Amino acid sequence: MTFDTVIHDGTIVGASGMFKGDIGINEGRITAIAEHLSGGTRRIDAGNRLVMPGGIEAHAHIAQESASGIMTADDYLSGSISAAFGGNSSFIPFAAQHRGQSIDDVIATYDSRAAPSVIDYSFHLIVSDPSAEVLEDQLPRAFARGITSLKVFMTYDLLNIGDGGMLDILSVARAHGALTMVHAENNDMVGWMNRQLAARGMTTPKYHAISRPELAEEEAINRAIMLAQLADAPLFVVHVSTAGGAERVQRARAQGAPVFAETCPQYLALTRDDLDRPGMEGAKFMCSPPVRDAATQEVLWRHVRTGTFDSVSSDHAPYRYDETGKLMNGADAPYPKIANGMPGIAARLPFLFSEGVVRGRITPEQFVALSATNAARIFGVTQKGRIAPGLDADIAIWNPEVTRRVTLADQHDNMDYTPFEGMELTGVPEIVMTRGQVIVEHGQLRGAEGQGRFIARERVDMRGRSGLGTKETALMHSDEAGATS
Ligand code: DUC
Ligand code: ZN
Ligand code: ZN
Repeated sequence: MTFDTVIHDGTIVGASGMFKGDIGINEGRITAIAEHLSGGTRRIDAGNRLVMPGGIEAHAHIAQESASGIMTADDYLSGSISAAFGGNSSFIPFAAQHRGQSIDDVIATYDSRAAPSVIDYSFHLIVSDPSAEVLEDQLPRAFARGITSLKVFMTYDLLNIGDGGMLDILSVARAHGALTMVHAENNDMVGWMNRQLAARGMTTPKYHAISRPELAEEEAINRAIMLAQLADAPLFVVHVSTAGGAERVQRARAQGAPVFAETCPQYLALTRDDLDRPGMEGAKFMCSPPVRDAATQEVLWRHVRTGTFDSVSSDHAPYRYDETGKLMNGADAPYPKIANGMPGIAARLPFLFSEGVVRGRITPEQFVALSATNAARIFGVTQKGRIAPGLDADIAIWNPEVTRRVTLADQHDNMDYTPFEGMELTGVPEIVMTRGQVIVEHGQLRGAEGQGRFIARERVDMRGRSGLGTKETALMHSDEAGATS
């Protein structure tokens, strides 16, 4: 057998085990895995390295306007390059509908924004306006095109679709095998806290964390799970930041509900003390839900380790610390007028490897599951996320022993800060491949603008998670079956 590329002598890591071996690649796909493969137009020596599936970044905001109109600092070129330097070979950013927009127009806009991507990509929709046309025509068209997931918000006045809107979305998603993701925070609790703090003149960045209480997340996650149960639909809870929220997810899963969830490095690495840095520096650490405290970090790590979370995603939401981003409303803007979000697409996997695997909190196999395999399964990326014959050769070769300090330059994004600056992390993705092409090699970019392709995704994989449903929804679904037969 001949090969375009052979990756030789590495330790190949999968979600369920690891072994020493060689990987043969032809025309962008893995065509052989064996103890030893000879030949290869190019041979890559992976001795003393871990050979893992390229990361799939399932939560990132790229070339996206916030509801109040602030554009992220990263477009698909800089965002995909940053992702690649962080060990990712594909990503699924959001295509956001603002009220009044048609989903077809939103997708057309993001199709052209994504064209320069260096890595393969798909989109999750954000739906803020679930009108009848959106529910009946536009979403089913998007699902048929392979955009099989969407995010809804339970907070922010310009995005919150209310419980009724959520039920409508969950029900349409269920009917088409799509997956609903949810940003779960109780909007009225947050609004009330904002008014309390404003009345007391408490508006510096540190009050952002106070304004969005842990209870607001726990309540909303609980409600979202129950709404999904009534609609008998699967649910993915994004950026879980609290012990209470994680416990609600854990309990639902233990009951057999098709509930998936993620947390993010910022909730494992940062605390609300970071929002209290001098001057406006705290604005750099503002995201929603907010970062919490050290005790919560330990609880979240336990949920990472014990399987409550399917993935650890970056929630890369890059707003620069200048007048184009965080300081758009002035150098002393009150916290409700400061953009929410922080960058982290390049730091996600080095952080998870170092603080997770190197510190002994998770195994290398869990790292692979949390960084790629689970996202591929849940979001229908059938060609990626595992090292197996026939799949895309999306591979990251990690040196598990090199230690670096996080610097802004190493993020390769379009930001002017990284919230992880100065952290000492062990483990570096030295070579990253997308469909057999090396895109990052020892700190150098080898990939080309526009090399990434759109990934049409399959429907949500419900195997082993049949759902709970209720007698009321069972009745409705039996009606549906009757009506169509
Ligand atoms: N939600 C996100 O997922 N990212 C940034 C801000 C937000 O509210
Ligand atoms: Zn969110
Ligand atoms: Zn996000």
